[in-house]
Amino acid sequence: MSNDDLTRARVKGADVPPELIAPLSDSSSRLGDAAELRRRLAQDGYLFLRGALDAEAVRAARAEVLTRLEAVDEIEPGSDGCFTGRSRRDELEGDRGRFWKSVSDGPRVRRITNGAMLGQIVESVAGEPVRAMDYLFLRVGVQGRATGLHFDYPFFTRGHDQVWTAWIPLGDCPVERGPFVVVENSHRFGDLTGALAGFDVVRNPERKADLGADAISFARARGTRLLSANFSAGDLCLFGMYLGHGSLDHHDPTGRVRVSCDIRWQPARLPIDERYFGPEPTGTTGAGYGELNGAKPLTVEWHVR
Ligand SMILES: O=C(O)CCC(=O)C(=O)O
Repeated sequence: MSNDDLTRARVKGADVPPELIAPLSDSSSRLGDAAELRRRLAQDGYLFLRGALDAEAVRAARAEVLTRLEAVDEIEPGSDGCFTGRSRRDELEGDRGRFWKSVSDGPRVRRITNGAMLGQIVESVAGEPVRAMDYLFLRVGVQGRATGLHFDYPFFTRGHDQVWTAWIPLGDCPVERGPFVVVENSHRFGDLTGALAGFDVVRNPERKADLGADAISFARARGTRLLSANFSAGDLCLFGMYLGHGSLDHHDPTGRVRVSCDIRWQPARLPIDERYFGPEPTGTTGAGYGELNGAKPLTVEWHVR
């Protein structure tokens, strides 16, 4: 099966029609050419960089997460990520937020999300020194799980909008395991991006970050396509606050969970949003790591954000 075979892509239980899905454009051959990476980021709204990170280090991060989940009986030991259908997380760990913070702060995970490998790439794209947020969105997805379409703007731009999200699959993430999906050219949908100014999910509770429509209907209505990939360990997507994105459905019959993380970086000289920095970041709403989907035992029905 070719790497570009996206025929298994599904959204809300429906196969994505072939004319509505295409591969993310890979810019990894231009790593090292900062001007070209910047040009592509501006043009496409994202950078997809296959193999930009050390695949072995990424697999070590995956193993670190899975070991913690094996210890709470959610992952079958030695199965490389098969969900048991059970959980002893609450019984053994008590505080969900504390537990998820401790998993998110694993040294192998942080080597990927906050380390020099990624830092150098973001710095070359930014053209100036950068720093990463400390608050990490670590996601472990079971079958049936998906993230609805949204922009990152309402979550991370309280101080300024010079923020980049790095989405990183921790291990291979084929299309049926529900990876990251982009709405092609959505950074140019001026009616939507223009309306983001000043939108803050916490300060504007009457507004929803989720774009509402399912990704297939949304792409069709906008005359565009969804872009995704069969991701491998070492791949990286980088994008700004004005790109519509979410995830495909996880419908992998092997029972293997999708492990991924997303972390934000910004120019070091710009003010920080205190919610996401420091040893005890409070997160978007103030509930710390307890507010993340990842903090919920895998047996719990998940809700998309
Ligand atoms: O991984 C996902 O399901 C969605 C990722 C996302 O929304 C993000 O990286 O901002």
